[in-house]
Amino acid sequence: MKLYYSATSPYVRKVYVFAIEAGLDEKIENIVTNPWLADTSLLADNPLSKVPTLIMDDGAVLYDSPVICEYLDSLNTGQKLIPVAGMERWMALRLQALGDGILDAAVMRFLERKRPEVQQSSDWDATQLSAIQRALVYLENNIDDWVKNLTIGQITVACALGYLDFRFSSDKWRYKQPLLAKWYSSFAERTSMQITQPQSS
Ligand SMILES: N[C@@H](CCC(=O)N[C@@H](CS)C(=O)NCC(=O)O)C(=O)O
Repeated sequence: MKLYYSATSPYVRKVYVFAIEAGLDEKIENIVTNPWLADTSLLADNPLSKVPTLIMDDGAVLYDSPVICEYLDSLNTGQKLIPVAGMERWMALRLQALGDGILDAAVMRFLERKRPEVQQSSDWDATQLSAIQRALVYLENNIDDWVKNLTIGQITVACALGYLDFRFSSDKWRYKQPLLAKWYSSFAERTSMQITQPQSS
């Protein structure tokens, strides 16, 4: 398999953490890519020009991290990271959606800050920040419901917290979310998290 890869993309990190936890990372070859430059081969494989994009061994292409993770879990012969059925499955997928939502809002904030200063909207930034803060409060207040098993949901939340630290370290989310901070500091020690730490380009 080949993966269009960027070292700073939290969605790529999510796929890699998932692949490592599923024991599949060595089957993936990276195609280092800058998706913002409309790389022609990425565009040919994904009209949205986004990473992660996975090329399967037979040449078929998958995109969007939830879809890629579903595919990887179908190859995973160990403990499934996406529960196959029942409430466990829906809760794991919902947790993934919450983590992805934090990421989407944080990435939008990051991109907004790259626009010329006169075009930046503080209202837009505040809206995204509020969504992130509400999601963090939810995670803190409901931690007992989601910390039990390693799933796609936990992996996504961990990558989202890692991204907040990477791009918005001054926000100091740990002060208001001590239980979440404790969980994350332990989760971040996993090999999968250690070897996928984002690097500034
Ligand atoms: N929902 C997608 C989001 C992927 C995404 O937004 N990737 C960013 C990099 S962090 C990207 O490739 N952006 C390029 C663009 O939007 O043109 C996923 O989960 O894979």
